[in-house]
Amino acid sequence: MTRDLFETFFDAVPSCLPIAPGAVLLRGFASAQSQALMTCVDQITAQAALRHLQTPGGRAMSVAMSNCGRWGWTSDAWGYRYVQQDPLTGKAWPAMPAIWLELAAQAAATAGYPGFEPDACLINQYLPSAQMSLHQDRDEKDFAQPIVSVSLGLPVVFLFGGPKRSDKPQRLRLAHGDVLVWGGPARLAFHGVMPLADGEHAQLGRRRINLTFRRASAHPPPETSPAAPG
Ligand code: MD3
Ligand code: FE
Repeated sequence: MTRDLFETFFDAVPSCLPIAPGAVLLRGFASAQSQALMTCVDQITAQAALRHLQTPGGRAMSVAMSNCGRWGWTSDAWGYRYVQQDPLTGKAWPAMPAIWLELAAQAAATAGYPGFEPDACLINQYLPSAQMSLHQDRDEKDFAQPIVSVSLGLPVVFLFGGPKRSDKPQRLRLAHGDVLVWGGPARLAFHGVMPLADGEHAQLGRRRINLTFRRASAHPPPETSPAAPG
């Protein structure tokens, strides 16, 4: 009984938990903004539809994806990469909403990574049974920049391992509003997501949305070469 009360109280207080060297979990950091965040998800995915990308091996991913920002992550028979145009439409990805940029920068700063300026946000939609197998995020140009991830909707069991695929992963439950920041020694950690259990979320229904903010291009950007003399 006392424990229930304690947990009710504790769950309501935003907390900053170190979960591995360089990695910080900010429980509920995005909860208060979840309606505004989802309004933006709807606007972005109306322009750049959620789609099941093909792996380079030719299998459809169970997670449906889209992007906003200058760069968007994509995958096809030729590999994984960032592109400036949505391959479905040929148009630039929708702009990154200002409230998303602010949230990502504030979360990164809270975790000890000031000055985060993401230029890519991958939107992942999980329906029941969708999953993501263990992988590293290494298609970005500067591993000194952290990654910020925001979880919305149904809870999921997240797996995080070490720098080697064979490192035994730890399990972490991620719920609506939780924000994770991965930098320093955690930046290249293997990670994945267990199959989503069915359920009903009051705001999002039968799904989970994850926003992953990255700096895809070099940071600071390379100097433009000076004009040749003469
Ligand atoms: C640890 N997404 O899109 S977010 C991905 O829940 C991805 O949709 C998962 O992994 C999801 O690439 C996990 C948490 C996360 C994101 C990036 C990381 C953890 C990370 C990068 C390095 C280490
Ligand atoms: Fe990842």
